[in-house]
Amino acid sequence: MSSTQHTNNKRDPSDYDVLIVGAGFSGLYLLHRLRGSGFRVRVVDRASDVGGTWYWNRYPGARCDVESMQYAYSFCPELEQEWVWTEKYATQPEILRYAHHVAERFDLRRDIELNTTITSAVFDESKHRWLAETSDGRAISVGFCIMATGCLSTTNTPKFEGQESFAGPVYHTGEWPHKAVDFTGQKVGVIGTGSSAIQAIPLIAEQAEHLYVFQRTPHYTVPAWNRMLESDPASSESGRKAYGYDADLTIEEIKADYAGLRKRARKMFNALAFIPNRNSALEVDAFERQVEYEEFWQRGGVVFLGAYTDLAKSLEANETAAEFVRQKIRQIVKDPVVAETLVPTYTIGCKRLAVDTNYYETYNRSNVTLVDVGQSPIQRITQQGIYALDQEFNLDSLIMATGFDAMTGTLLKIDIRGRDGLTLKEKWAEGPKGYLGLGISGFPNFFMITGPGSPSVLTNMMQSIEQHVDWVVACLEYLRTHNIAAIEATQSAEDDWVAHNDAMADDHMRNSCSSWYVGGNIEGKPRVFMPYVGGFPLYVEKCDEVAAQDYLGFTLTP
Ligand code: N01
Repeated sequence: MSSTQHTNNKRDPSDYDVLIVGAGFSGLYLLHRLRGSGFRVRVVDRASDVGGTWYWNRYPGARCDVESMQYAYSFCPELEQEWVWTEKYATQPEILRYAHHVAERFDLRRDIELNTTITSAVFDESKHRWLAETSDGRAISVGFCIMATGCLSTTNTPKFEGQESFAGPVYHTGEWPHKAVDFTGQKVGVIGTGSSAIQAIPLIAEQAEHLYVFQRTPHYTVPAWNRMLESDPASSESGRKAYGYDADLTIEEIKADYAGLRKRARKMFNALAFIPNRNSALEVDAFERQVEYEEFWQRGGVVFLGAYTDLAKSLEANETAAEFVRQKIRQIVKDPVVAETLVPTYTIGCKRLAVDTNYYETYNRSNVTLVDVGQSPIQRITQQGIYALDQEFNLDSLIMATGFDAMTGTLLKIDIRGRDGLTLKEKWAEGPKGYLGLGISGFPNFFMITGPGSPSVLTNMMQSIEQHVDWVVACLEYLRTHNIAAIEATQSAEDDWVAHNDAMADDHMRNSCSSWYVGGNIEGKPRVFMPYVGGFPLYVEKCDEVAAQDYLGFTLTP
């Protein structure tokens, strides 16, 4: 498998060591690392450019909810130093530019095939190889198949009666057109109030003549307090402050010790450097709690859930934080009926906490109507608009902000067949099962980057991606050195990991409502808490232990 071997072997051009499916941040870094280790790698992506989720999610207001200085690769100190983020929370176009910069800086494009969808991947046990097929009928033979397909890459569009009859354009936030969409003078409907809608609604409201928001479940969101960053040392101190989760560090201060920031992040449950409060919410009185929540609110961002240690574990503690946000909604939204409709009643953080700019404030606008379809669902879609609550809402454009078939959707769309013809669909009929979210028993030489059973979406994805890629690359190097032809998770290691995963999620606040974390948004999807909720440090420790013990829990076939 070394590069020297390749030059000596006359291989079919479609014959590679590794196939990587997906050219988002996982696929790009994986390609860079594997190529650097002398593997022959092919990356394919169905999109017409690199960037993964940031290629597709171009809706107005799309930006990352992790501070840009942290939502960036850490593997290359020069890259860390040279790249300049212009906003505290980067916009989608800026993150996409960063992905392009990485692709070009590391000369990745020559091994990436775009506009290419993998339709099937079948393991040939006699040769220990995968044979993948593309939608245009080509075959790619590889020793290892690595799915860098992302956690939120297959959109969910619910089926509404009459959907086809709508006369205007229908957009999905997760598959937004590449040219700007102008809603000026239009009546626009948005279905959904998750993170995507929460980012898009304030901007669309500024443009549209009237915006109707169809809300099934209200969502908690905290302010981003986004701001422009000025990297010029001559500009004001506050303008250069890029990192507000603990100390307000300037860009220069972060860049002077970027490794320190990363190190602090890797010690955190969510792989995000911030200073959590180390107290229980129930140890202090209501006044002190109020002060603390206010401080976290002013800090902004997803770290709000770090205001107390027990918000994820104790319903009573969680309720205090939830009530604080409910009061904020009631203060911000002037119409008390609208405010009450926006107030969530479930645990805070159960659905992913959103981060916004002017979301609740937008409902004070006279051109925004909140339509509560929580108790009585949208009845149908008509030629003119949406029929709900026994009335028709006339619309020029309709936006589905209805999310994704998360974590498993993309993998299950591909016809993946492991040993003895076992399909992934059969294997995952009761929900995803795997070892560490990296490997699956019955599917040798097959890896997932940030797969179900790993912390992934509960962490800063960049850190989790790098940790998985580093682990997989070290594993493939080990197999090459030890002349191992196949690696496969054992059934018992997988069973133990799944049981551990389930036990961790059992009484966890994140598992206490219906969300995409548990597949609750997709009809018929088995309810399983998919990401690993035990935290990043514990997870990394386990992965490192497995590697240090010669891939304990995997069967290695010479
Ligand atoms: O999707 P969602 P999203 N009738 O599933 C509603 C990440 N992300 O695209 O809650 C009416 O959260 C549904 O209602 P309900 C982030 O991890 C990150 O917004 O199921 N409504 C819900 O309101 C996020 O969590 C960023 O009752 C229907 C909405 O559609 C994840 O992506 C930015 C319906 C879907 O919300 C997904 O967010 C954006 C129906 N039949 C997203 N079906 C960053 O900042 C569904 N809904 C990095």
